[in-house]
Amino acid sequence: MLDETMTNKIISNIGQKRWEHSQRVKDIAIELGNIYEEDLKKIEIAALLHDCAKFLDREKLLKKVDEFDIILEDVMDHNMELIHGLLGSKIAKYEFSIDDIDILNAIQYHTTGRKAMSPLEKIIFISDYIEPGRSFPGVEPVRKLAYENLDKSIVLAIDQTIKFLINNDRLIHINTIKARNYIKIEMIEKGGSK
Ligand code: DGI
Ligand code: FE
Ligand code: FE
Repeated sequence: MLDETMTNKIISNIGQKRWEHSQRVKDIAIELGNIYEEDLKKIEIAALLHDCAKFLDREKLLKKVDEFDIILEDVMDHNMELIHGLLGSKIAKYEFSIDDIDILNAIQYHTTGRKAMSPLEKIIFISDYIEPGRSFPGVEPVRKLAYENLDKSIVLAIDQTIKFLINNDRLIHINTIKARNYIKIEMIEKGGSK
């Protein structure tokens, strides 16, 4: 469990509304953790910290990027939304003393996904997408699938995100493509599903 000092620090970084989002992500992630038999303690920490670097204040975000000597890759440079996962993993490690690499990866890759995600990474990724506060078109089928087949739900979520990014003329991070390809190849090799 995160103590009160940690909680207050997160809220001061990201605001009450985003903190409430993180709590909803935690609730869903724990439901999925029960279904897919993953460590609920890790899930709770990763979920509550996943957006810890989603600073309300853009200047503050850039200051932190500097402070941690983060060199932004080109896609991140042109898509500020992609910074908070990577920065969040640094803040979790150095400011919240989280040393579990699986938790840190779940935070780092929660927006884009990546090739060969662990079960914890997958659960945080999809819980962020389907938490009850999300109401965008297409969320409902992903929500339903998440409880039946985690991998299929992730592919559908990624498909929709890629379409959304293209429709909005945005960049697509390579890790999102790699996450999708990896799961789809696994599905083909296992046979059965396409
Ligand atoms: O931080 P949250 O709002 O809770 O959610 P998030 O970290 O998943 O960020 C979602 C936003 O990131 C969403 O508007 C789509 C956008 N985004 C921008 N570029 C990419 C991307 N999402 C993915 N998966 N891949 C990208 O390349
Ligand atoms: Fe996020
Ligand atoms: Fe989030």
